Amino acid sequence: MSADDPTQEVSSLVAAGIERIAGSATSEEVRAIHAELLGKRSRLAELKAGMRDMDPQDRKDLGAELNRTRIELERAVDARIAELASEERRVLLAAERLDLTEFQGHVDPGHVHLVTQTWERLEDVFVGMGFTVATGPEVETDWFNFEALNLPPSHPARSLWDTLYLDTSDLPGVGDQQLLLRTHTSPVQVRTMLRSVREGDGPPIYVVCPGRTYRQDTADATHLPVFHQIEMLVVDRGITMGDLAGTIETFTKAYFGAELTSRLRPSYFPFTEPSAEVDISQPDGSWLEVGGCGMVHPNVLAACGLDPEEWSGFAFGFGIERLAKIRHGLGDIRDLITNDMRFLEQF
Ligand code: FA5
Repeated sequence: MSADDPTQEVSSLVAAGIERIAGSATSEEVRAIHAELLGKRSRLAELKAGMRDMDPQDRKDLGAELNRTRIELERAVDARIAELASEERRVLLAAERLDLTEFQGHVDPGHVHLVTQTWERLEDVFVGMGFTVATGPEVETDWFNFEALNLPPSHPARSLWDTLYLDTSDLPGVGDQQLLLRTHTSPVQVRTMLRSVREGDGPPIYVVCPGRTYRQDTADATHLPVFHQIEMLVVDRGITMGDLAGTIETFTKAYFGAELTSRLRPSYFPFTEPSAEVDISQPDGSWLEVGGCGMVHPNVLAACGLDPEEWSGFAFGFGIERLAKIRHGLGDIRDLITNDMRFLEQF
């Protein structure tokens, strides 16, 4: 490089500058090199100032070179700054990246609770047998839960159901009606018969009524204070106890399989006559009581506006948790409400 050849000095200075720019690590460093090369006190500024004393041709050559290299230098500065900015962004993004794929393959979408599965399976079986599904409220009046079911206020059999009554003293509009949490799904029988009369078409009635029920029962292996029942009601002409026993056995085979069977034991319910307890054989050969049943009592038919001389019927009410217990071999139905995932995940 020679001071005699300013044009060449410019190109060498600029080439060296471009090399430093390419090797710089930050945009501040790039700007500093740029200022150093083109600033007022830079060698290039000095050379430019010296142009005044040059002959026209040299001045023109140097001017052209200064122009060309200035543009080249500025391009190099812009390109390196853009490169560094994109690198800085890449580093920042990598640092802030959230790995949302972390749980892929481990997500447990959950599943329907065993009680709901049992409820739905029971509905499927009964609908398959030709029944429709009816529902009723969980808060009932004394009349629907007891009185219309042949249990007047002083009836001693009311003590069979340890009832949870609602305090309605500060509920305006309730009047002197006694409200309670239904102790069984049998009030849905009453509602269904009344509706059939009210809507004009009357029996035949073939319904099942699944739902939640409440009693002041202490929880143990076969009892919960909040549990579920599924009720069946048939009202038609000429219905007999044989139809009841046959329907229960057909259900037993359809729900549990051909190897299980049912038996009826004489019992007492105020709303059926005759009445029976239904037991189902367990895989170990023992029997578990799953519900009660019987021929609908004439007083119940009459309370619902049906003539007992014309219509007869049968009803049963099964405990859904007890059915799940047999079908899935549960040791203790309290496991259904303790939310232990190790238990629930098995079903
Ligand atoms: C009744 O509730 C009658 N309404 C059944 C009925 C309907 C009889 C229609 C005749 C005609 P019981 O109180 O026995 O009956 O209860 C029926 C079934 O509900 C029991 O066999 C049992 O399977 C279930 N059950 C009763 N109490 C509980 C409880 N605390 N926890 C879990 N299941 C229960």
